[in-house]
Amino acid sequence: MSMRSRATSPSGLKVTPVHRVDRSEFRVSRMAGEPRVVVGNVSDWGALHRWQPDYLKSVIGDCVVAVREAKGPPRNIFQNLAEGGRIPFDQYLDWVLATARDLDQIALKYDDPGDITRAVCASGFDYSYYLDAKLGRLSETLLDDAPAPDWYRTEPLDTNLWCGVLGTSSGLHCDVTPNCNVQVIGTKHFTLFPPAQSRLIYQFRGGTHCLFDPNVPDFETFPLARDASGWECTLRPGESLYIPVGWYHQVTVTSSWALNVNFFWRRPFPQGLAIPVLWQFFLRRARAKAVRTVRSVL
Ligand SMILES: O=C(O)CCC(=O)C(=O)O
Repeated sequence: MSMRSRATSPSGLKVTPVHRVDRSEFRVSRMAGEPRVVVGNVSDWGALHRWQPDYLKSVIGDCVVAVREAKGPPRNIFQNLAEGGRIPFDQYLDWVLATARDLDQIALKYDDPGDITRAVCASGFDYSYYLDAKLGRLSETLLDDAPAPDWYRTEPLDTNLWCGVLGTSSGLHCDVTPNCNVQVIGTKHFTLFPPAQSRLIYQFRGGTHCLFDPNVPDFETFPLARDASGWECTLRPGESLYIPVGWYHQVTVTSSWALNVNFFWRRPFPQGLAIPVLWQFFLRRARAKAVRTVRSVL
């Protein structure tokens, strides 16, 4: 049995560091296993030295992208969702770079995602934005710069690019497929919880997101979260994080801006079959299909 030091984060949450392993030691286990930071996994990626703002602008240019919009400062996007919109990529990147300059002092002062969230919230924003886009739709060249790790025999179902400013977070959620996140620019902090803790972190009934926000834990409103035990890590450029199917994760930008790529693969049998959220997902999908079928014959 491996020994881990369990600590308490500055915000009072129980957390333990995610194990870090070299790529030569890492294999995805047949049963989903546990999260791992994998080091040296993408050392041959062109993305790591080529993806600077000028290069990204020259390759993607004014291709129109959909951005998520949050009311107020960059923080838990899911819990503060506004209308969203479409914008040429080069204009979005200019907003990111200008905002990053404004947030630079906060980024230099704090590492903890809770401290960052509080400082960013005090800095005055009407709206903020977050980009997640299918990498192949932006550019085939970028796909070649960021080849998927060879962890599975099949090609990834999706390869996504994420780009945002300090404090931005996707909100605590899980995915129903195995996931690998690779950091390219800046740093991102991950807080993770195993599938069995869904009740303690107040997963939405019938959804994959949670009400509890580990960056600003509200133990009065969500008392069961006091018993949750999370895992955490900060991902730096060139590092990859394996997130097994069904593991909850909250991802937060902890540098003035950041850019990462994530891959989703088809779920190999029998991964995830013991996780209730997966069966809820199957049920929702079957219901939606039944509704479509009934509508089409009416
Ligand atoms: O990088 C992020 O902000 C979110 C990534 C994510 O949610 C995921 O990989 O499922």
